[in-house]
Amino acid sequence: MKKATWKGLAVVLGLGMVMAGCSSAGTPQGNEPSGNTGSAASGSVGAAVDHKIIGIDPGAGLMKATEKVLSEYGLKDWELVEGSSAAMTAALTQAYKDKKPIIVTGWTPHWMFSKFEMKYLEDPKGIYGKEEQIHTVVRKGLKEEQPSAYAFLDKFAWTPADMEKVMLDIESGKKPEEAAAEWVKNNEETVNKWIEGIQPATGQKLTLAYVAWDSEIASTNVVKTVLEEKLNYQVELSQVEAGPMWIGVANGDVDGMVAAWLPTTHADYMEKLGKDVEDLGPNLEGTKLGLAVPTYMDITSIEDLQK
Ligand code: PBE
Repeated sequence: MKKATWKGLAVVLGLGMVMAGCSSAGTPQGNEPSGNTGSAASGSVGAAVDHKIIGIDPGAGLMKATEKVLSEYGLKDWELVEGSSAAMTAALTQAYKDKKPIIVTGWTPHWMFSKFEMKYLEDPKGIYGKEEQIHTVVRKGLKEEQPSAYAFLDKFAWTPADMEKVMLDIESGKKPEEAAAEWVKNNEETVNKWIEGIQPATGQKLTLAYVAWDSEIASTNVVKTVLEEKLNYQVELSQVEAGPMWIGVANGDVDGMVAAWLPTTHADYMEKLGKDVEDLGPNLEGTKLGLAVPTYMDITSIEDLQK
């Protein structure tokens, strides 16, 4: 079992340590009637959410993009709150229940858009980039050393709807491995196409890295299930931050990952480490990133946050 302490590595490489608190401590006006849902018309959205955007883990490309949004749109009083996927969705769930205003860093595929009525704020400056894909990236040498795993990982591709099904099941309380096993059972035809003609292994070990983003918890568990149940591998999942995930594949400590958002979101990781990994191409098309709010909030654009 490979376990490394990754601390510092990302710093050494100059990757992804986004400092929160680019806020110059926005002074909430404190004069909003309670129950205010953030209306652009009243110019009060900043005060209504205390000038906070609820973010996720600092290594996520989404956080770097959001820092850029704050500077490009001149949102000086705003703070991007660092945390995790789980903390962000917990805050969203609570706010939604109370019909309180909240702004989160969101992405698609994500269960938040099926479970809640949410909208993306328009991004007229296009900072979050265009539609991109999620790629599968493996270590160099995997092709020669684990040809069956390589062949399957190369074939693995599914749709946003597939991924959302697994994500929603996990959100509704199923364990990730249960939700994944169920999806694999119910999608035999798709799975058979992935593994067609591939010779099962003989119990070899594989390690896949992932970050605890809801989307990647879903995909990584499905891939693990197929490798174990259909191709006779023993798979260990290594949950790390985004920088270490990339570095782990690049230095060969892990065999691969299915969590590379390209060409934009993980552009800096790809730029620094791309030559040391093998990019097997997209496993999912049709993603989106942005600031997301419940539809009961009366704003439509990131520009509305300037008011
Ligand atoms: N995400 C989900 C990741 C990629 C997967 C959008 C939060 C990121 O921002 O790096």
